Amino acid sequence: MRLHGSLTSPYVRKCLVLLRETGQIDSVEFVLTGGTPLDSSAMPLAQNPLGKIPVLERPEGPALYDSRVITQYLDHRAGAGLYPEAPHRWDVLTLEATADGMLDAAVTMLYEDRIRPEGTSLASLKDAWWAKIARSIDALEARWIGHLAGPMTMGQIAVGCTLGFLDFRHDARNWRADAPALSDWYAGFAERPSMQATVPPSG
Ligand SMILES: N[C@@H](CCC(=O)N[C@@H](CS)C(=O)NCC(=O)O)C(=O)O
Repeated sequence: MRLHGSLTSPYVRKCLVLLRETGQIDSVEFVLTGGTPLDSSAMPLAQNPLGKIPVLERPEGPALYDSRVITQYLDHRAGAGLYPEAPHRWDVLTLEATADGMLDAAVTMLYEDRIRPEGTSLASLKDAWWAKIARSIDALEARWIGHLAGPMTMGQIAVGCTLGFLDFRHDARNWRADAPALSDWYAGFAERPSMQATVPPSG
């Protein structure tokens, strides 16, 4: 298999953490690439017309994309049970959707800063994106700590990668301020070898 991605993409990190947690990391060749909505020239466009990473090429069929499709495929391949059977499955999928939605907002904020010409970035829009993240942090703190503290699921991996990205790109927003239980959980989760091995390089 070939996984197209960058080492700073949190969506790619979800796949890499899952590959490590399920003992499949040596089954995948990593193809380093990257881009932005303004420059898709190095993206695996033949495999994913959306021009986004991650993309997984697999031997038995067309390439897979969107991280949530790739992680379900890899979990199924390993029989790892990170997506358990219903009804617990619905919790895991909702938790992963929450984490991915936070990432969508966090990545959009980054593009606002990096792609828009100097002085044209809308502060109110960035605050509106951050409000989605802040509400989700509150929800994780209020409703999801029990799930996070339980057996490993893809929901935990997704939340771990998202909080890691907030530290990496939006540290100044201080997501920990009103989330002591989530902070404690993440401090432990971030020590896992799979997380340590995938810490994004600065830049
Ligand atoms: N929903 C997608 C999001 C993937 C995504 O937005 N990846 C970013 C990198 S962090 C990307 O490829 N951006 C380039 C673009 O949007 O054109 C997933 O979960 O895989």
